[in-house]
Amino acid sequence: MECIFCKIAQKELPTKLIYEDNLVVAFDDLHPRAPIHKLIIPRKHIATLNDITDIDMPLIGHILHTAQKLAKDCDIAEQGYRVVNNCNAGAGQTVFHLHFHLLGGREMSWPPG
Ligand code: DGP
Repeated sequence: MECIFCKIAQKELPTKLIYEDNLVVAFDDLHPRAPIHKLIIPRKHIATLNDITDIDMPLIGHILHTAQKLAKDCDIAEQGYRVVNNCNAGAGQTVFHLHFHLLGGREMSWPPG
């Protein structure tokens, strides 16, 4: 399957992983929108948030727990950070392998555009 994020997770591309375990990997976004902009993805190929099922519930919890850990590691936990999933093209999803953006290091406005 031609999925860029599967290739990153399988280390078929030279993207530096900032975190990895048996379920997820994390790396810096190619086009950062904030001083801290990480992507957290499951190793399992899931196209969008619409495609998760009951068996993926522990995985989703693990992704959010990883976001919390990375926020602490990046020293943005106390200041505040945002975890974002864009689901489908209308919300801005461009890579169809489930991923969560971890953004921080600057003030965030609300609502997002
Ligand atoms: P989204 O718009 O929610 O689908 O976000 C996809 C993000 O993925 C976007 O912010 C740019 C990032 N991205 C796309 N291709 C690559 C890549 O090859 N390497 C890295 N590090 N990030 C990528």
